[in-house]
Amino acid sequence: MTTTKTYKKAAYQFTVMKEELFKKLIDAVLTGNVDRAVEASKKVIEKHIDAYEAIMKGCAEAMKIAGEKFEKNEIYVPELLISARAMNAAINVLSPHLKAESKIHSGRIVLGVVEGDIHDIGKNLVKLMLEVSGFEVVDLGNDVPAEAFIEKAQEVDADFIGLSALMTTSMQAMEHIVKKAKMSKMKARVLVGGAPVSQEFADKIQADGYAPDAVGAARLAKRLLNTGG
Ligand code: B1M
Repeated sequence: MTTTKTYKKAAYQFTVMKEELFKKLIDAVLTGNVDRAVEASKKVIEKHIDAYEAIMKGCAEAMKIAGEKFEKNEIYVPELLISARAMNAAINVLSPHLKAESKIHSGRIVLGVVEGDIHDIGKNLVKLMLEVSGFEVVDLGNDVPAEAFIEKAQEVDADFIGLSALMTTSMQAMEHIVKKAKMSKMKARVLVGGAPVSQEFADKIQADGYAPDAVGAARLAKRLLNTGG
C-alpha cells in the first residue's frame, strides 16, 4: 500500500517536473533565448525525460504559438527567426538522445521543401523523425526545383521523395513533381505534407501518401515500405 502511494507520488512529481521543463523550453524558444533553450534541453536529458516528447511539447509547441502570434501581428519576422534559432539550438541538444525505433536501414528518401518556399522548420522535424526511424535522408533543403527532386531520386535510387510546402501558392508545385515521377516510372513514391496540404489535396494530385506531421511521415514511409503498398 505504502509502496503504491510512494510510487504514485514519485510519478506525479516527475510529471510536474517534466511539464515545468517543457514550459521553460517553450518560454526560451518564444523569447529566442538560446542559452536558456540549451539549458532546459540539457535538464531534459539529465532528468531522463523523453527527448522526442520535449521536441514536440517544447520546441514544436513553441513554434506553433509563435506562428499564431505572427498571424495576429503580435510578433514579426525577426522574432520568428530568433525563435527558430533557439529551437534549433534545443533540437541539437535533444536529437542525439532520440530513441532509435530501429537500427535496421529502413530505406532512402529524398526530402525537401518545394520551389518558391523557404519554410524548412517542419521539414527538418520530418527529417529528424525519418532518421530516428532508420531512414537514410538525402536533404535537398528548401526552395528546391522539381527537376532536382527527380534527378536526385534517380541518382540515389530512392524509395521515396518527400515534399514539404507551407504555402498555398508553393504547394501547387507538388502536382508537377508527382506527374514527373510517375512519367519517369521511377521506383520512388511521392509523399507530401505541410500545413496547407491535406489528404484530399494529396489524392487530387495522385501523390502516394500524405502525413499531417513528422511522426506520421515516418510511420507512413515505414508502412508503405513494409507493405509495398
Ligand atoms: Co512564413 N508564412 N512566410 N515564414 N510562416 C506562413 C506559412 C503563413 C501561413 C503565415 C501567414 O501569413 N498566415 C504564410 C503562408 C500563407 C499562404 O499559405 N499563402 C507565410 C508567408 C506568406 C510568408 C512570406 C511570403 C512572408 C513575406 O515575406 N511576406 C515568406 C515566404 C518566403 C518564401 O517561402 N518564399 C515567409 C517567411 C517566413 C520566415 C522566413 C520568417 C519563417 C520561416 C523560417 C524557416 O522555416 N526557416 C516563417 C514562419 C516561421 C512561418 C509560420 C509563422 C510558422 C511555420 C512553422 O515553422 N511552423 C507560418 C504560420 C503558421 O504556420 N502558423 C508562416 C512550425 C512547424 C513545426 O510546423 O511547418 O507546419 P510545419 O510542419 C509540420 C507539419 O506541417 C508537417 O510536419 C511538421 C512537424 O510536425 N510537415 C510534413 C511538414 N512538411 C511535411 C512533409 C511531409 C509530412 C509532413 O511529408 C513529406
